[in-house]
Amino acid sequence: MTHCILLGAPVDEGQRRPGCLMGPAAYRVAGIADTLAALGHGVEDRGDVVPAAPGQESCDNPAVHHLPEIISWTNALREATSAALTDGMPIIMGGDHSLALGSVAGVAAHAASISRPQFVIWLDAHSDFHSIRTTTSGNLHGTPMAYANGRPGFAPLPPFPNPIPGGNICMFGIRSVDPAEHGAMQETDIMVNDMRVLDERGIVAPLSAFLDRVAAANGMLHVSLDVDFLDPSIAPAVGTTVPGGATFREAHLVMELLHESGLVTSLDLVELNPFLDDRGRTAKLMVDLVGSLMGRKVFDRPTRSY
Ligand code: B3U
Ligand code: MN
Ligand code: MN
Repeated sequence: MTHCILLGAPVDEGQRRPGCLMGPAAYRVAGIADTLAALGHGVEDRGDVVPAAPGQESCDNPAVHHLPEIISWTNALREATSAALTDGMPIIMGGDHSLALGSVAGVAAHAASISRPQFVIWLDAHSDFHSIRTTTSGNLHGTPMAYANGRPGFAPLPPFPNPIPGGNICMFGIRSVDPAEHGAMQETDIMVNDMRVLDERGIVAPLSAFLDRVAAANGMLHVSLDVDFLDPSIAPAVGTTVPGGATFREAHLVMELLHESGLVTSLDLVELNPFLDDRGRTAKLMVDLVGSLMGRKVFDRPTRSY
């Protein structure tokens, strides 16, 4: 059984639609701790991470907003996440996706400290592959994947510790990529499973191929789950809905396969905006998906005998 460490990350400044700061409270209200405990896991809620007061940093892209706040969050979340990894499995409850600037830096630093390779699966409608220089929206939630891959253009953020090679990154479910992101991604060997791939090949083959790679390398696996990975019809509580997302059944299957792999070592839950929710249904669905990721099954088979 796993010792799960809940970290609240009420980050709202990485985008422009207020409400993600209520995410950690919504996950707690939706019963995330009880869900994990009912599956037999240990649960420790370390409360919400508190960033230092923001500084005065600036950059030469005038579109970028709230850079000092995001730098403070990044530093605080990097430290909190790597510290939690020495004790168990961090579950970072966001907060918008800019929190992953810090959480993924924390997992990468931890993996390097124990000489294991870090892998990331990015479950998202978006590739989040802008740099601070290339973002046109100025929303820093569109940048963490490029930061983690060690792309240039991130000053004055601290350099990413031990950048994650493209071959260790799998994007899953993407269906919205800006031209600058597309250009930058062409220079990498990131495994890009966009919706075209999933429509054609399904969930199991592409996901298994990536998980085999993680297992062969004895890697640590960070899962970053953006609410907009899911179809808006089942998960309305997100500021940037994109049609054509994962269905209820596809999303649970992804979580079940991740669980069965036994490889997941940390998790982000991002972009939930409870202000946009419909009687808590998105928060509850996200908690149910965490349940599947952590071992809930409909029918317990001794082996995968179907
Ligand atoms: N690529 C766009 C849109 C976007 C990225 N992430 C989200 N939206 N959630 C941007 O603003 O960078
Ligand atoms: Mn995202
Ligand atoms: Mn997204």
